[in-house]
Amino acid sequence: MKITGADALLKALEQEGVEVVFGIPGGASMPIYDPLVDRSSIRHVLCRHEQGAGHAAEGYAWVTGKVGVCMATSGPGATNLVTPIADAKMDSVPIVAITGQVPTPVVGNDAFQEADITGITIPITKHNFLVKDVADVVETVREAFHIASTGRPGPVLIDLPKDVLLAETTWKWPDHVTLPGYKPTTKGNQRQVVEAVKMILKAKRPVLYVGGGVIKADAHKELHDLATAGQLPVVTTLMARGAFPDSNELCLGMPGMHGNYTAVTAMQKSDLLVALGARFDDRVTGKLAAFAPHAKVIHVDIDPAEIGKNRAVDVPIVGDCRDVIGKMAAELIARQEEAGGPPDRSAWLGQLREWRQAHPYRYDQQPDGPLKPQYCVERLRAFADDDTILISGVGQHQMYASQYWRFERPRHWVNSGGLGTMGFAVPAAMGAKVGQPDKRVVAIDGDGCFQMTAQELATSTTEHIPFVTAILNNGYLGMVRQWQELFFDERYSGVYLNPDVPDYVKLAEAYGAVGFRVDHPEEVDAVIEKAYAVEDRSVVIDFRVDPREMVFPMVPSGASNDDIILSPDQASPHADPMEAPLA
Ligand SMILES: Cc1ncc(C[n+]2csc(CCOP(=O)(O)OP(=O)(O)O)c2C)c(N)n1
Repeated sequence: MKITGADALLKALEQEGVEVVFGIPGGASMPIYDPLVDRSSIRHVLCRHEQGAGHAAEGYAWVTGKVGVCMATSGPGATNLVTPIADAKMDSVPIVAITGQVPTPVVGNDAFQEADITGITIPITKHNFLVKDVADVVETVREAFHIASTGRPGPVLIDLPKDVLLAETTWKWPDHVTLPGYKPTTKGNQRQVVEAVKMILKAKRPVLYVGGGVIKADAHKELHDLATAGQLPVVTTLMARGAFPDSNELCLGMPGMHGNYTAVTAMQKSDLLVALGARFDDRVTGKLAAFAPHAKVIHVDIDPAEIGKNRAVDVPIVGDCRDVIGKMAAELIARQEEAGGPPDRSAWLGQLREWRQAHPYRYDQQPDGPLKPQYCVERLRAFADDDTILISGVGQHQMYASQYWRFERPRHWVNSGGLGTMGFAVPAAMGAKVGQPDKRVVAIDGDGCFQMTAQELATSTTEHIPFVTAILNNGYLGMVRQWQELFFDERYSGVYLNPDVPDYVKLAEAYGAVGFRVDHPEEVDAVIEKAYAVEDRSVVIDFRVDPREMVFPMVPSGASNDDIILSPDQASPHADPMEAPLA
């Protein structure tokens, strides 16, 4: 059977189980849109900006574990995808980006709307393809999905020149993928697992340092087995919130620059860090040379390049977290049974309990005082269930969300951790809602972030994809303002946005969404209840929060985690600003 390259592309996507593509068409990609009229089961969600399409694909991938797909035309359409592709690379999110390209005879000619998107995205994709022959379309799709979803997941781009999309080929689905040179190690070495377990049994102050890889590998059950059998305390990084339930006694919560005292200090004082799908990111380690100075390290990661990258490792284990953690739990349980139970960890666990009691997250919401952003997050959580999916943008609100939401389940928290992309929340929430239509999706956003991609509310209305956006509106680029207050002697520069511009309620209404505004603490609950009751449209809540509020605790960039600042009065304005790159 002869079909066009465009038909072959869509059929191949269907074979891969793709239900939805987020995109915007244009000259070079038009051939792909024709079969979408009546020859394809795939839903196309017409976004308002390609960046939105890319983040929507990410949100979909985060909450479903499947590959998200976004599509753009050549030139500016493709370059608008650069930010979400880079975001997906940093956070190991499996997406396939499909771009139209100018016809092959004019590639390299500076043709109208030509951009060398495979060249541009080499460093920010796991792999990319420029398909020059229509006979390669189907195999390329097969390979792209395989690469995006296996090993360490990540973004793959397929660039398709218009003449390739219009040319004819014979449909044939390849039985399997053959990619010499790409064979991720998924099974952990049992001897290394045994070494690791011996170390865990000997450790006096062990900590499981859990990163996003545990969620990507769907290894939360195995993690639960390992932690509970061994009585091992767990920290969940920003990328791993929900990998282990916050309600579990062993959960210490989030470490890092804005992590809580106990999680940060437990790692500092630990004698054994068991890093599981985590990458010793600078936001977690603080000053690397001073990080967890007494700890031996076991490092489990599917990506061998991560092991030893930042921190020397005593027991490296390359493999899929689900396989390796499962093996570790089984080995630990067997050895403990032989020994008649787990080692006595009461002193360490008691110490952690003391720290938690002494240093919880703190904020002060006076009944008649200014509205505190932390209070808004706590109340948004109080009216939500464990199945609610939370998305955030980047800045102070992201940190409040990760600190004050209670995360109980994996794949229910979506944010931009590695790249820190403002504008992530609204489109990612939209993609998450498409992936999990039966769950409530709430985006906590900053007023700065919101304004970068708010136009996707139009997509939400026209495509019937309802979600709630709670803007913690402080009228500032708050996180940058916080650094200027602390490290630049309160010399505010380029950070004031004005909380009244735009009028967020009117803006929401203009997009066909429902808008609410909250100025005082006593209004919070009623508005959240009203917002959560709306199911057929998106809702925007404009929470007018105290612009002077700051995120604490804080380990200033470049400082040791031992120097964690718990409250504003401890902050030294004389920290070296050169050590303080903006958030
Ligand atoms: C695309 C992009 N531009 C700039 C930054 C730098 N940056 C990090 S946080 C931040 C402020 C965010 O402001 P807002 O969305 O209002 O959130 P808030 O910090 O006030 O909660 C800025 C400008 C960024 N992370 N991403």
